[in-house]
Amino acid sequence: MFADYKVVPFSGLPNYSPTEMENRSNEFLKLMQGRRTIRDFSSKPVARGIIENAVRSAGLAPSGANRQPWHFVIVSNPVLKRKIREAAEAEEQEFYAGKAGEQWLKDLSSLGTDSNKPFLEIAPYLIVVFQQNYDVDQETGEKIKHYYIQESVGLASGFLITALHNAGLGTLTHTPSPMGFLRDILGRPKHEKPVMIIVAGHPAEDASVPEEAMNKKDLNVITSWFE
Ligand code: IYR
Repeated sequence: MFADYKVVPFSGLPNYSPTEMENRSNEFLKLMQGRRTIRDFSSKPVARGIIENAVRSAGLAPSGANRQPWHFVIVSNPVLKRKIREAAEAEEQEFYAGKAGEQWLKDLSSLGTDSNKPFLEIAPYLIVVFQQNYDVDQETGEKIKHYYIQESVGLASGFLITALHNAGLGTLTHTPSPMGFLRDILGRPKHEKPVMIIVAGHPAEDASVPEEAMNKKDLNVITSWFE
């Protein structure tokens, strides 16, 4: 294959034995089975380095043409957190008062969510995920095209919550709707679109989770195999 780029030898994956591979896959499954969406957070501080590493992990996600069409705004500043809470709650009040429509509200009823979002102030970190619809060359001002933007940002966000969970932190993927206010409050450029807020911190001591949300579809429901 003609390659118009420099290559380096692949240093290889660790050479696990079949048993080691199976054990590792079991351990990872167990780790992920323990992930729950947390809605009641503690204000207990979290070391910045843990957040830095989780975002570094997110930044390793594959992306269309390796354009890495994401930007993460990390907010621990209490004044900004309050601003975000106030703006999000204003949107959510309309959403829950009817804008969402009857069916959507019915579908959410088992989650017990409402327009109050105290976690936006209480949790130590809000990671606001932005997708970059394109980039701008710093020197020439020219547009740089991005590809598979939503897919890439979805992958990076998955890496992010997995890394945070692995570090022992609770997360919530929060999607105030609409969320354009985040771009204004956080001063991001117009070619960036906020996609979600990943709330990260320790769960509150009395945090609870809905039993129903444990019901994950079975392997045989989510797969089809041709063997
Ligand atoms: N944005 C709202 C509503 C909401 C929507 C979905 I879909 C959820 O899975 C959970 C909540 C809120 O954050 O409350």
